Amino acid sequence: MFSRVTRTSIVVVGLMVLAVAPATLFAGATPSPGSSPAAARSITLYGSYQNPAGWGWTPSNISNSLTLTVNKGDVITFHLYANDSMSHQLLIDLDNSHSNTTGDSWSPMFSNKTTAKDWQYTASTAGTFAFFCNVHGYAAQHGTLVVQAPSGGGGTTTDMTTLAIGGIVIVVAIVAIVAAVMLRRKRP
Ligand SMILES: [Cu+2]
Repeated sequence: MFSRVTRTSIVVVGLMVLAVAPATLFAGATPSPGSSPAAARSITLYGSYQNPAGWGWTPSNISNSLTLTVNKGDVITFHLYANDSMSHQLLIDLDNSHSNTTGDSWSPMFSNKTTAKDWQYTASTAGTFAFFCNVHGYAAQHGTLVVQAPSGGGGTTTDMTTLAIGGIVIVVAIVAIVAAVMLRRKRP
């Protein structure tokens, strides 16, 4: 049905689209400026080693089951108090290893019950992470930090990558169908 020239141009266009698709994927991996504005967030935390042990927003809700929820990109200023006047250090356990390992972030030491030690942390990775006291360890003092990824229409890195991969899958499928049709027509 197609002339030889038409077939050749279909193949050429198909190959060109395939060559351009990975570039689109790469472009999609670059966050577009201003797509997810970082919010400034203030979180007060009281650390305590025992009676009670753990972390709390106030001296009266200290436990080892506190969950903090923020959004990806939020710049958090932690206001850190030591409810028992002992030295503590807040560690965000980005690999959930429950120990201080490469890539984790931690605050300066703090030991004052009435004057906060401020520490800024940018929640740049979405996910659920443990946090714990770097002085007294995970078992003694821990909690959970949930960093939520933006939901839908945010033009985030993940969304763009997913779209690009979807586009490539569709292009490959179209090229495969065209090729199959052409191969079938070649044989009498
Ligand atoms: Cu501690």
